Amino acid sequence: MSDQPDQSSRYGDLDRPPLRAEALARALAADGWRVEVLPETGSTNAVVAERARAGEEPGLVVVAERQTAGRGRLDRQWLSPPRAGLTFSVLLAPPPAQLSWVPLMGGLAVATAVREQTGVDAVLKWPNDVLVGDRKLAGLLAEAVDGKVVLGIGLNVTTRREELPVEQATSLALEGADTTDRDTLLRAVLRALSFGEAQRSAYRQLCSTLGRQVRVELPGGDSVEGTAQEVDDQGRLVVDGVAYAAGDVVHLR
Ligand code: BT5
Repeated sequence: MSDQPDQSSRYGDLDRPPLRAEALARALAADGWRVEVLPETGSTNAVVAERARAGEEPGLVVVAERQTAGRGRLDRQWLSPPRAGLTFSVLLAPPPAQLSWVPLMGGLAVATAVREQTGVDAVLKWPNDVLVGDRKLAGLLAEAVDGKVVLGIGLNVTTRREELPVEQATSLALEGADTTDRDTLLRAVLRALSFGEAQRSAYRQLCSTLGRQVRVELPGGDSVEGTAQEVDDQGRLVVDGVAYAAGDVVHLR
């Protein structure tokens, strides 16, 4: 046994303090959110979906300090070390006409909160990635459950380069953010989350996909290339006159 304290884990704790669960829950209750912080879970989207199926009302927010089976879209994974980021899911019940906008509005809320709180110039890649330049800062996953929507958000906060799973990724700390306080960020994201014409127009303003040459990789495996012209009233991306409701976009130039 060594007498020396373990400097690496000490550093980690200072760098990555736990969320202040009670203070968060109290502060956010005023806005109608019911916040629960779990030390560890598989996927917060799975937890909230399960609760939704059991009759939970909209407004539930489940945050995990550590996710062991974080999910992306399709069969992809979301990987983040404990307390290095925010990984959470919210249960929403938007009007049916707004359903297709949910993931886009989630991205907008993250980008808005990041810009306000940290000074980092976050932008959006259609449909729902939050980027700094061309590096991914946050990912969103919306899943419909019994007429409600589970919106999952993963945001890299203090993640170090070598901890990021892919080259084209970044964190607030790596981008020189003014703050990496996760309590502040979580509150700001939830405050910024809303649905309306002003938000749809803000989305289009911050969407760096528009005007670009893109490749859209479609769910079936096909792909198309062209100019991303607009995000239409249903939140679809219009490329050379054709609207796409889902797909992975690659910014070509
Ligand atoms: C997403 O999927 O970006 C949606 C991620 C949603 C994660 C949240 S965390 C809370 C909630 N609970 C869950 O289980 N999920 C949600 P997609 O667009 O498919 O992108 C996934 C891809 O992003 C992966 O295949 C990697 O290439 C990359 N990736 C994984 N972890 C990343 C990270 N920490 N930072 C940047 N990129 C990452």
